Amino acid sequence: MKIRILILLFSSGLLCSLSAQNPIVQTCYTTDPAPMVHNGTLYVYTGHDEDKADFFWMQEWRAYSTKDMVNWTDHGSPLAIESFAWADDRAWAAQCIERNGKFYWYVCLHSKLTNAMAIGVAVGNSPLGPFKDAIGKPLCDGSWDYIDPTVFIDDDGQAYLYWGNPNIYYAKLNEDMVSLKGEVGKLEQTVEGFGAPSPDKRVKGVKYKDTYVEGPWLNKREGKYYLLYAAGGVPEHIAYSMSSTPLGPWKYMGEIMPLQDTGSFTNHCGVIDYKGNSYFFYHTGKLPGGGGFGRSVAIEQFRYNTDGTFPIINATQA
Ligand code: FUB
Repeated sequence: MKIRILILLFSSGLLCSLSAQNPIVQTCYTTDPAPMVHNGTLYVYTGHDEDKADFFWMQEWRAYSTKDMVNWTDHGSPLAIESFAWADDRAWAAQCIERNGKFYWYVCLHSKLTNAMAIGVAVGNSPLGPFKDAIGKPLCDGSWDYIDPTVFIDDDGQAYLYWGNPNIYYAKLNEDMVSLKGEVGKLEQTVEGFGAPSPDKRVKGVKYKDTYVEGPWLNKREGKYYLLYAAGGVPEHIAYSMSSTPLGPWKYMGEIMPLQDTGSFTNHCGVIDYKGNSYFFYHTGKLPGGGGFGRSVAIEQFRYNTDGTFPIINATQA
């Protein structure tokens, strides 16, 4: 998809514009895209890779918006590590969602409390905040594989969180969106469900069709539930599973974005329908000076197959 962007640098007080194709933001490195539509505007929430980084030393999240998928507005960084007193590092993948006029931004961070990763949630009164830590503590804490939360509200009002690397965790959220309803569960990964068993059950030397790694994206369309994720190992591609319920059992469906030379050994997706079209968000390392720790958000427009499955979507910037 060719995208021309007009970036308005309101946040920095500057007003300037530029034209470009994928990646959609060319003024800094952006990662782990999470799209959201509200009141006719499409927002994308991203992470932010530092310049010349040698790891995911990420300090803040950023937000961008568009009304036409061509012209983008840069809203700067409405949320950063400092918003969470209990955290000190690794502002990794995140997703924002609206409920009852409030906006809940689920994030993962390094926790000072446990010296491990934790899931937190910020709340704001608009899609662009201001945001603050909703509960002053993590929603769940204490495991290195507590990363990459995805949030979804079903038609019956029940909200779900999925997260994890390389295990897949899930929990229901209470209506307040800032507390868990019941215990955290761990999905049993099976060959039928995910192309490979759970990490602790994988047999050394056995070649599996696929392996879940990280970056889940939970979604529903026409009564079918989709769990998309980064798969395969290093480097990652994007695969997915489908179900008729939000908690499975899941059926492994295959690849969506196959391995290509995108310059990034991670990939991380989000999918959304907007103004009658479907869009697949991901990241590459193709912005000049970029790479595995200097990633950039890109978008491909696509059409679901008639049976609701995904087509293969190739990165135009590979
Ligand atoms: O951006 C930091 C980490 O890299 C994310 O949490 C993962 O999904 C991978 O994209």
